[in-house]
Amino acid sequence: MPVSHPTVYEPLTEQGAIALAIRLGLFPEGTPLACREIGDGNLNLVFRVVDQQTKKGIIIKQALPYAKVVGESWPLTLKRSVIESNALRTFASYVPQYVPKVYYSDESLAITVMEDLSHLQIARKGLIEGKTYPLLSQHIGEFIAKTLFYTSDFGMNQQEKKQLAQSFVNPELCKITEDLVFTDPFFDHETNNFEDELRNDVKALWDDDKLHLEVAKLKHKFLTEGDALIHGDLHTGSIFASDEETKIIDPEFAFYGPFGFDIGQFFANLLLNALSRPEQQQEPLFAHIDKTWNVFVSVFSDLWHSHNVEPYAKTEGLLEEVLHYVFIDAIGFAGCEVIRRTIGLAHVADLDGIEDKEERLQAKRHALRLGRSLILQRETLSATEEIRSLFAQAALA
Ligand code: SR1
Ligand code: MG
Repeated sequence: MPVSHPTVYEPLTEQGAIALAIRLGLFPEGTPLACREIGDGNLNLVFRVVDQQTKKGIIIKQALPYAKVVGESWPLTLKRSVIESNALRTFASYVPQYVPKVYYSDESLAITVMEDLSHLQIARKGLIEGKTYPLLSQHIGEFIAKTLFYTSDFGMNQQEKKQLAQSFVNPELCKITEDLVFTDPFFDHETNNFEDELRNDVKALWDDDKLHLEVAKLKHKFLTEGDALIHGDLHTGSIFASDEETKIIDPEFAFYGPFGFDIGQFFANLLLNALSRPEQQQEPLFAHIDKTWNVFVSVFSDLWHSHNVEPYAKTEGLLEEVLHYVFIDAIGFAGCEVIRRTIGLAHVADLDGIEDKEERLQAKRHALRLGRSLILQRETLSATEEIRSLFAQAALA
């Protein structure tokens, strides 16, 4: 049966993905190809097209015009596909070792064709299985430091930065974060999703004026601070890993945002995994948080001294001031992420996968108390090592 070659948007089928791979010349003629839709995220279709003989493949990711996690009732811009491919290309210009290669992208079809990373595992899945990924924090710390520095007013021409920021204006995807991370979980909103047994704990958050004020400040930073090109959704499901390699995927939420946001989301998702583990297996997660921060500070500071374009860079105290607010913001953003992944629309398998109901509820209560402490106590912390004691205190009812 002849397969048509669409040039206007329509969702791909597995056969359509094979036809596209052939049309793009990504495989030699006559290659026996197989394809499977493997997307398990909240938003997109992901096709893996494989040469059945060599087992080498490519990934074709296609945005759907709605949020898959909710359905067609939640329309969503296809432009996120261009944001994603452009973000991957921008990140690749600074840290090619940490992102998949982009082979092709097409705005009208909302597709990005990229390197197949199936030899790696989604970090969230591996962490749930108890893996520790020894190089994860070294790599993520370096990825964040370099991408933030080089796309900021410290690391690039300040006029070009404004142009680049314009090309990453991403209002619809930012709105998802503004609502799902910073707003809905803190109010009685229909998108929230939690067990009935947690209602009293959740209601306490909804009635907590002190907490609301701090979350409002963090949300305001997310709304207004355009420090650098951030990934915008750097949870452990956006990371492929092995013991040797790390690749960051899915930057469809990328935009010019606050320095601390990606660090905070990454910390939060390590903490969500720690919450799902027995106490004696939690330390590697805390160690990853420490190392991510230490690597970030070291790489960002080296670049600051060697590649800074801002005349005030040598002014005593400026770097320390920037690092101080990145740290405090990251801890606060982490708190919001921990809370929203527990009671908001988009949960994480780390917590939802705890089979025993009582244990699961206990872990979720612990998460809510931890998220609240991270937000309220962020300005009292001076080092990531102190997160361990916040975590321990939050375990006590
Ligand atoms: C409707 S999208 C829900 C969540 O999935 C994405 O990965 C983001 O984290 C978003 O908040
Ligand atoms: Mg994603």
